[in-house]
Amino acid sequence: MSSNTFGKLFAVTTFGESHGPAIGCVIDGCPPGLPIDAARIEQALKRRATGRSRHTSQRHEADAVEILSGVFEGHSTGAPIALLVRNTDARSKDYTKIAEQFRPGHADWTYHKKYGIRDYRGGGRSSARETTMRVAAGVIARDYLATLGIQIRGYLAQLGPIRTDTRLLLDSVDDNPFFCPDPERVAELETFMDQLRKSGDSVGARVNVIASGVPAGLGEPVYGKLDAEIAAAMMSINAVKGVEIGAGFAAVEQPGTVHRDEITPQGFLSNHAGGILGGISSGQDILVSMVYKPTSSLRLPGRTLNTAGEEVDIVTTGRHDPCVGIRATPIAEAMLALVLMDQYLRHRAQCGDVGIIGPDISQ
Ligand code: EPS
Repeated sequence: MSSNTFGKLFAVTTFGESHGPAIGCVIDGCPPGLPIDAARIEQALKRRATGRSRHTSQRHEADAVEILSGVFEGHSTGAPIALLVRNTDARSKDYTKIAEQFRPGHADWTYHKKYGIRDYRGGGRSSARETTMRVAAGVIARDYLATLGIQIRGYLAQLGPIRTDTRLLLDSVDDNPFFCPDPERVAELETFMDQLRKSGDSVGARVNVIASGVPAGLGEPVYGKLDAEIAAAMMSINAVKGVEIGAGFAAVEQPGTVHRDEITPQGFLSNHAGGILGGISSGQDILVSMVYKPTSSLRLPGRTLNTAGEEVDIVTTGRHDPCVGIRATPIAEAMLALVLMDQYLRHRAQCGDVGIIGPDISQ
C-alpha cells in the first residue's frame, strides 16, 4: 500500500522528491468559486522556505507555483486543482558519499528496509521538501476556512532549552525567522543557533498551533475524531515525535476538578481540553502542540552501517537545517487547516441540516 493522499472530501495528494524535477499536489474536492492565486500561494511558501536566514538550510529554491488545473479566471471550478513547483537548486553530489550509508536517526534505514530501493538524493520522498506542497494546499484550505471565520496561527514555543512561549505576541511571529512570539527572546535564539551551527550539532523544537473561530461540531467519532486526525496530520510532518492537544501530557497530574472545563452561561471557564471533547470541536480554540526531533543529517561523525552491512563512520555534508522546527510553524498551520477543511466538508455532508439545540454558549 501507498499513502500519499490526505483527507476524504478535501483530498490532497502530494508527489515528487527533493532532488527530482518537481514536486506537486492535486487537491480534489475544493468547493467552487474560491479565489485562487499563484502569487498568494508563493507568498505563503516563502514563510516555510529554506535560506530565509542563516539558521536554516542554504538551499535557495525559487518555489514558483504553476497552476495546471482546476482554476478558471482566478477561481476554483470544482475540478481537481493541480499545483506544480519545479526544483531549481538541488545539489545531488552532496549525497554521493552517503548513497550507501544510513544516517542514524534518519528515514534512510527504514525506506531501504521497506522498499529495497532508495532515492538517496536529498532524502528523496522523505525530505522536508515535500512539506512545500502541504503549505500550498493549506493556503487554499485556510482561505476557505477564513470565509467561515476560522483563523489558524502558530508559533515556536521552545527551541532546544529555550522556552519562547514566555509572551504570546502573535502579531510579531512573522517579524523574525523563528516564528517566535516573544520578540525579547529572538536575540537569545540567534546566539544559541550560531553556537549550535558552529558546533555541528542539531536540536529539537516545540511548535504550537491555535485554531480560533471553529464552530462546535467538527469531528467524526469514533475513528475520525477531530483530535485523532489532528494528531495523525501533525505526526505525518517530518521529524515530529510527539503531539499534544490542550493540556496534553500535563493531564496526567491534573485532578479532574482542574482538568474539566466548567461551563457557564458565559462560556467555558478554561480550555484544558484544547477545544475538543469526545473527538468533536467544542467551539473553543483548538490548541495543538508538537515536538520536532533534532535533525539527523550531521557533519559530526557517527557510527552506522553501509548497505553491505559493514560498520562505517558517517559524516553528512551539504546544506542542512540545524533545527527543522525553525521552519515548521507554517507546515503545522497548514496541516491543521487541511484537517479542519476536510472535517468541515464532512460535517456539512452528514449534519449540515442539524440545528443546534439550546443556546450556543461556546462562541
Ligand atoms: C532536507 C535537506 C536539505 C534541505 C531540505 C530538507 O535538502 P538539500 O540537502 O537538498 O539541500 O534543504 O529542505 C528543502 C529543500 C525545503 O524546501 O524544505 C531534508 O533532508 O529533509
